[in-house]
Amino acid sequence: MARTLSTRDSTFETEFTALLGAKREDSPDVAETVAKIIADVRSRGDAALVELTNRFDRVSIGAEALRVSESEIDTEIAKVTDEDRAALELAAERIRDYHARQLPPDQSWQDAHGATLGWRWTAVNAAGLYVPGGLASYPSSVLMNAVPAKVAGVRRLAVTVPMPDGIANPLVLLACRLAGVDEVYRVGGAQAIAALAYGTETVRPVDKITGPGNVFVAAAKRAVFGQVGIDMIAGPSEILVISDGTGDPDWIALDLLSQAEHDESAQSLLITTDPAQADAVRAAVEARLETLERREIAGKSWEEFGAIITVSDLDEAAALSDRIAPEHLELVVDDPETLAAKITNAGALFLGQWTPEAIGDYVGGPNHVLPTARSARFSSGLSVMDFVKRTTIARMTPEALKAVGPAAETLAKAEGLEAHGLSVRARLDQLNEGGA
Ligand code: HSO
Ligand code: ZN
Repeated sequence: MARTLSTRDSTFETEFTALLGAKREDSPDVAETVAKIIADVRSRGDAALVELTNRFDRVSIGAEALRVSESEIDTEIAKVTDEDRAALELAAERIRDYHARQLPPDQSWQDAHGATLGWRWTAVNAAGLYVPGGLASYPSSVLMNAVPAKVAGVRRLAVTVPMPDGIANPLVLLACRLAGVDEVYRVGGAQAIAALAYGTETVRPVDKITGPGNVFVAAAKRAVFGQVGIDMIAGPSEILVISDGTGDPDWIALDLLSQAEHDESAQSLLITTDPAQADAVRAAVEARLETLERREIAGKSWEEFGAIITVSDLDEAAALSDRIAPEHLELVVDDPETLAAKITNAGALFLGQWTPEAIGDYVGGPNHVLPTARSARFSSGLSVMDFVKRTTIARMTPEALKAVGPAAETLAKAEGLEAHGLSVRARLDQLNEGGA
């Protein structure tokens, strides 16, 4: 049974701190294994990729089959039902519309001395997206990573996805197609990350790698960081629901379970001002757990990491929520806007009873790749901004250089950097000679 906490109890602070600090992830040290795989792919290229892929995915392919051909993608996509295709298309369109608004504008202006200053944004040239194989191979996550990359203007987007026993996931391939992915490789694990980062004969290297993966993939991403950019390393998923007692207990229970069913280490929390609702939600969770397909996983998550916290008012709820900094935050209250204004640390907000988190997972529009493990205190979900970089621009005029150059010269002297100072002085001297 999930824990129960109440801010009225004298033990609350201790229990709440324990809840915040609960270690939900075992991270076995795989750094050494991963380093070996990366070194192998770097030195032997395709040969290593083929060998590792055949071993881990129980296939026997040659280098020519590392890349999934367009005709193979066509064949797989043809297996998708019309209903699934229409749903995925709707999702892709809504995610694209949402992310198109994130494109940041370039800026340029003239300062008081006539210098032109500003910056401009350009897309990362090539990006790699890791897609897990097996159970957590989510087409929705392909869209959430690939669409922002393409909206940003990434020219070359390569996907790596393991196909254990040679079996492809048609919906994942359809998601690649809908998002405009340019290349797909049937490679997984640390070897896929190594190939994307360093390149092989078949896989050209990329500049940035995003996407979720197991501990090996996460360790490999950490290891290649610097050679390429990476997105965040995501931990197990979380949801916090805040309610003022108005929400339907069964709906709230299902929202909590929708996160719990992801992972035994997922965390689902409810903060409510109404003790009777706390009991009703608890009962509803237990009832739903009897029949839920993924009751094993969801049940473990709920039992070990779930909690229901009763508070005296919504201000108290907002303060606790900001300490939790949840990945997903549902405000199932009468006036969600007023409460939302008090929240500063949350990856994604879901306002009102008609907005289950699952909408955000699939078709809302916002990204579902979000900061976990309290990192919403300082970071944000995946966006177009992850696939662009900013180049600053400055253009001095003679007048502007005369106005600000002497200060640069002074600072250069203070730092003992003679050439710096002289590079400014040489120009100022010429301007003074010319009587300009
Ligand atoms: N809730 C997950 C994303 C997901 N849900 C994918 C369903 N498919 C983490 O935000
Ligand atoms: Zn989900």
